[in-house]
Amino acid sequence: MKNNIKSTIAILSVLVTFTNCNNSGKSDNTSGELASNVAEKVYVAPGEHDEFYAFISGGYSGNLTVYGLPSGRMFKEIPVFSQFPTSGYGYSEETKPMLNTSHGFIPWGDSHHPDISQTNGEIDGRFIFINENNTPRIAKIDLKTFETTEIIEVPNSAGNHSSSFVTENTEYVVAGTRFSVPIPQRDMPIKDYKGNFQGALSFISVAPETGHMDIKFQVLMPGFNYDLAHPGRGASHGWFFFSTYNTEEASTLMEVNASQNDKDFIAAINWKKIEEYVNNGGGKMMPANYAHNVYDEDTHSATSTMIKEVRVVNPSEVPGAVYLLPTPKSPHGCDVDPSGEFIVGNGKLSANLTVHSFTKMIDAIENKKFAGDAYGIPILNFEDVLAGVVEQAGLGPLHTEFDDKGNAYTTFFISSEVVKWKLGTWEVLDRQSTFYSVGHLTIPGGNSGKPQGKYMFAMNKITKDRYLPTGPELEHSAQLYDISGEKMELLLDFPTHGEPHYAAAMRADIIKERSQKIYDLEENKHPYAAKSDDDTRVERKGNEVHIYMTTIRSHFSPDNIEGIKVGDKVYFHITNLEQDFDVPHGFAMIGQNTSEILIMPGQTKTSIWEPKQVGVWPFYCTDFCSALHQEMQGYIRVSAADANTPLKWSLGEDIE
Ligand code: K7E
Ligand code: CUA
Repeated sequence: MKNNIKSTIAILSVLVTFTNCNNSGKSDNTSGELASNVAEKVYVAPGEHDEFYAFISGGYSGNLTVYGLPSGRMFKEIPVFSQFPTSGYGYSEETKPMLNTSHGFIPWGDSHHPDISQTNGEIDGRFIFINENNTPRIAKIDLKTFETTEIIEVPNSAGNHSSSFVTENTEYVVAGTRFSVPIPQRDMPIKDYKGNFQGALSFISVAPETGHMDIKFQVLMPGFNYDLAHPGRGASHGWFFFSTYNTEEASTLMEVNASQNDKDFIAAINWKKIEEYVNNGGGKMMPANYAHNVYDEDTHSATSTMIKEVRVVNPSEVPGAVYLLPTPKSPHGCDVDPSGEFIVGNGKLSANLTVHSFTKMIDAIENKKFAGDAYGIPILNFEDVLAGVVEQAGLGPLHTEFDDKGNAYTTFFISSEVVKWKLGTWEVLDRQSTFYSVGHLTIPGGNSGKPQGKYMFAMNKITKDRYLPTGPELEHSAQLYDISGEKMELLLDFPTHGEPHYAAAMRADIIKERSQKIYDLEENKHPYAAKSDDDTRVERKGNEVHIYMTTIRSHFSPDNIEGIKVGDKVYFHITNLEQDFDVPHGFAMIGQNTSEILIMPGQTKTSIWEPKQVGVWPFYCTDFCSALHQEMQGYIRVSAADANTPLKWSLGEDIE
């Protein structure tokens, strides 16, 4: 045991040293002559559109950023799990419920893996899902509006990392736990982890028409760490694959103790089988407490509902539903090729890449060739499920993507490169450096049966000398490669925001056609909407004051209000009467301890202000909306708490 620990530490320190020297060296193949040739390939002329959208996770920003490819231009940051003053998301009364959880209001998240909805194994561009690791949640963003419209908390989960990946027809968005925990949560000694903690893999159903999410069931697995996952497709549709580490079930000094076993597992879950079992009443409801937050586009408002139970399934109740495939130690990525036959497990501490065969897995199961079991779950023999090995491909493999020509592309963190290899022959075809220490990579159409193998981009962890220095912290860098030829060609560096982990990308046309331009004012069902200047008014209910306000270029109605008192809670319910594309108005009030809000055409949003001091206080429009934007302003007169100033408001005339 001691020796084992020593040798593991020795291996780890070699790897660390390697990382360091690789990152300090600068080598580059885009300088000089080559640069002018590749420039054309990423040039999108002014006014022209990019060919692909890329949705890049914002990591610890909690958000999702939208880029164009091949230009690498950033178009938008979509707020998901974090408050966002740029739009007022998480600050406005309408969106605050989106960030509600069983732990209360959480203004922040850590998002890793976006995945776009699919129909018949092809990306359909309706929704994009993304996970929150820290306080486990799954969000859905509507790609008509690029707004977060639903967030569901995942109970019994911790470090929601093997998430969020969708099945071939978006039947489910799947969320696996990274950390195993006591289920149900209870006060117990940490040293009793082994055999007592469990890992929940959650299957969240997505309603075909509306996209409404619901936790259909959770599979309660042994207390391993579930790192990444991907759905089966084609022949393997109906299965889901999860990489695991810490099959040792260690609970301390994990870098050593969770690296003891020569092999960890990829867990194969036959979700169709479990779904059938559940549809027939299988599994049991267990008490839970988790938030389900839904944004209603008619009322422009979110609601948060606490759900009190969840259906759990013990794998031993459903024989034939769960198997373990031995995989070289501590795998990270778990990637399935477009045909659904090959499952790639990237053992971080193994020199070789292991590829499992779905067909061989099914054969081994049918012939009942098992190597043993873990907590009653059958373990298959490594050799029986092995499709092939990519020998000595690089150091520190993390993630694999696929093109449409039978090639795979794997990132190697330690040797800082992307390696292209052939499915079936397992030969290495090409390798290109990344700058530096690459994590995930993305090919548009990835995680589907129809990837579009024109571009690939790598998302790097370390930036160093790639850009002008910006103090100790630099944004991470992504690198775009042309993969249409035999060899990969580096085209472009572009900065990303937060820490991008994974990204989803797809052809732009489908999303572009469906993109919404305004909200129809007639359809606005917000309870505090004012649909014309005639509806504007101010109402007092005790110390709550509700202002029904409108905006249109270039005024607020009303623009002057008197009779507000210190100690009041003032609600500005602002409806933007504009019905033109790209004409939001903003609103900000001096001394307000929330943020500004940005109101889209036809939309109503509410901003709260609690005046603390008497005086006459201004508000203004924050978004430069017209030539007379600077004139878009107003005043609130605040009187003492015991004053008799009557409540009055006006536009275009004096308050008498
Ligand atoms: Cu490799 Cu969270 Cu997908 Cu980061 S994870 S790289
Ligand atoms: Cu409205 Cu500026």
